[in-house]
Amino acid sequence: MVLNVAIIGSGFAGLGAAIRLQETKVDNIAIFERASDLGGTWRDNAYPGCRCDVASNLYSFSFAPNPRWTNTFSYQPEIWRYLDDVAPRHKLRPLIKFEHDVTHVEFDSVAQLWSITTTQGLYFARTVVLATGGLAEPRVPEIPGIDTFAGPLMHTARWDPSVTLSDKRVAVIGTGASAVQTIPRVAGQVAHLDVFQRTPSWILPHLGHPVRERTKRLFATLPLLQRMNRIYGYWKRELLVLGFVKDPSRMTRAETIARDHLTRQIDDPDLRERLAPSYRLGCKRVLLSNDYYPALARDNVELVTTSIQCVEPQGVRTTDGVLHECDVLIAATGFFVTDNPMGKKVRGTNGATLAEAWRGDMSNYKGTMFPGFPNLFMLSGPNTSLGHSSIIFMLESQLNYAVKAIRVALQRNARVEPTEVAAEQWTSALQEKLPGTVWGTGCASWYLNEHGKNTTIWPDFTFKFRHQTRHFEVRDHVVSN
Ligand code: N01
Repeated sequence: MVLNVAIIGSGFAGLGAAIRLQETKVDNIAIFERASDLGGTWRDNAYPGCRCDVASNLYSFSFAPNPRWTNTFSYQPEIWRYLDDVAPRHKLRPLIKFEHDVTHVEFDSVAQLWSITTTQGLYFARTVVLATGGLAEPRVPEIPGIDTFAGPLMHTARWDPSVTLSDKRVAVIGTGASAVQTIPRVAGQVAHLDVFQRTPSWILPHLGHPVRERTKRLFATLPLLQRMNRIYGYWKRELLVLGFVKDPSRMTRAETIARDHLTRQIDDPDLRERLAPSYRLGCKRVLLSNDYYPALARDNVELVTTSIQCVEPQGVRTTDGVLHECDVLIAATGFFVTDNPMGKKVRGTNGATLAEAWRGDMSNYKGTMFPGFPNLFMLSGPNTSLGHSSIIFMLESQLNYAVKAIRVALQRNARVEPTEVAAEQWTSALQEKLPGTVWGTGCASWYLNEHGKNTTIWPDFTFKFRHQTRHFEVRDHVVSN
């Protein structure tokens, strides 16, 4: 049987796509999921302390508010449960083909169909929604000797709860978002913890707190109140665009708050100096934590800022010749973002793979479609990620456009793809804007591809993206049979 829509991935993006398609009466949908449960990045990132750094009232579907969030910024188990709760309410579980790892997605120009090769067989679909996300493939760094390490080595996104940390010597490589969340949880239980920092992060106080029972009851009985809370949170974050995008020098105020936070929490002047970032706040992802600095100040924790030379069976050797012995090695080293391996698996009509688009070598249309990839829609595509607000807002915007385009393709039994001109205009307009933003102020970050080009971030107010994705603009597309 030929599917109308094959959705790849069952995280926020994949589930959101299925819900929106069903609402518009598109049927014959399947969701391919490589794991045995749904949830995407919120299933996989189960390291201790994993938490969302965007408020839950905003980091949730607009059409599925959750009055029961127990914290204003939820922890991973609750976000995963939220998705697990949304799926049956929209009858999505029967659509999901679990343990179907997609190995190839290729357009057959004769049959005008996408073929989807999975580990459990071959499928065909008229349209494809790629909902695998930017933070799906953990990056274990290619440090010489890392595969010779004698003890357990785990990436934060592949946390193994059976690995005992109690009373062990543990090393964490990386000091990004995942690291600052898990280090405070790990530090208290281990004998010794070495934290290997390459670049210090800007860290602001975390304002998250438990939600009172009274508030939960109010949100449940008066949904409008929760909606107003969401709208308030949304606009407060949109104001941040003034600093992130329009005038990065405005970030100095936030830098002062972050420096005060560091000074308040770290007494040792040497440690404080090594934790002070020297780039503009916002250039790399801004982190929120109240317990990371205190964890680093513990007697059993050492911040190592000398570069790593190699990993040996007994531990991590730094370039000063010191071997930092450890029993367990944790890589909090991020993901393949601009070089997401999924990109190599998707091949369009001209033989090119999506990897070229991710690398920034191919133009895209609204971060969602690509010339030469008819009827293929990528959620969380190029330049749709955010440094200041909720990615769910961007996903829902992409879906406004994608669902309309999918309906055109299905109703007219047509191939729909953006024109080269429209894609080029969209891509070059964004690329012209990006160097003037905070992300172009000269730091290394996962937002940039190997050529230093930012192919990740949306450099504007999110309401502009919402506006630009509200319609299917026929003139920007080639619709052919
Ligand atoms: O990964 P990262 P992450 N040797 O790429 C270091 C989202 N997220 O998993 O800065 C030594 O930010 C690297 O050093 P440097 C969020 O969007 C969201 O922490 O490159 N160090 C850096 O310190 C986030 O931004 C939440 O110099 C090496 C760290 O590893 C994204 O996920 C929670 C190294 C990687 O930091 C990724 O966060 C958690 C090497 N060879 C995550 N290679 C929410 O709350 C890398 N590093 C929503």
